[in-house]
Amino acid sequence: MNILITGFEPFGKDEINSSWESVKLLPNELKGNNIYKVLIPVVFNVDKLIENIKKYSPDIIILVGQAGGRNGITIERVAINLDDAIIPDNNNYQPIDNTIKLDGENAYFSTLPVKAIINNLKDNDIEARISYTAGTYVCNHVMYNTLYHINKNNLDIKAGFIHVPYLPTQTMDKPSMKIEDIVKGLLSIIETTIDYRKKEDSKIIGGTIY
Ligand code: PCA
Repeated sequence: MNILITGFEPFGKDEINSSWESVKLLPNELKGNNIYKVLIPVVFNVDKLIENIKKYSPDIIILVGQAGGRNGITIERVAINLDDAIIPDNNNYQPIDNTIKLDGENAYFSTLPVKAIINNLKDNDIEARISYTAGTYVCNHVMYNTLYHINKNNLDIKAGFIHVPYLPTQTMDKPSMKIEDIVKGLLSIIETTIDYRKKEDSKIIGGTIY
């Protein structure tokens, strides 16, 4: 199988982005499957990502972004049809209350096996939970556009988004995670997704009340 995994450039006041710092350390192969790692810009434009989807014809797409301030790895379950940027992107563009795709659904769900992923991360002692919002900035935009592209073109690709915390070097007072643990977590997520490529997700408790 071909697996496309992306990380982001730094944005805002940050000098590095924990997503790319960890994605770039992943191997090029796992259990006979190819892993293609691609760095994408923090802009409200997915041209580079779509080009790479066409180039690698992936069976699985795992998009990774930094969620500075969150603790643990969060598996995003849903992307919404809304751009509402709190800061300008790296091209100095700041959409407010924009619909992403006029002919798109209000939302798309991740097609990664989110429950099985959480289960396996916990077995590996990696702090993780499901998240029901990827925000309204570039990460949500990228997740939404990826799922829209797959849906509109009827592609047989499992795809979703993972937010990772800051690295310890990025913050004095916010939660963070060691890079070894983020990399271990991403490997577990890739393995679980490979195992579930043709299977339904595990039906296990993992929802949230608030
Ligand atoms: N995090 C931002 C954009 C890029 C990144 O790594 C976000 O969560 O939208």
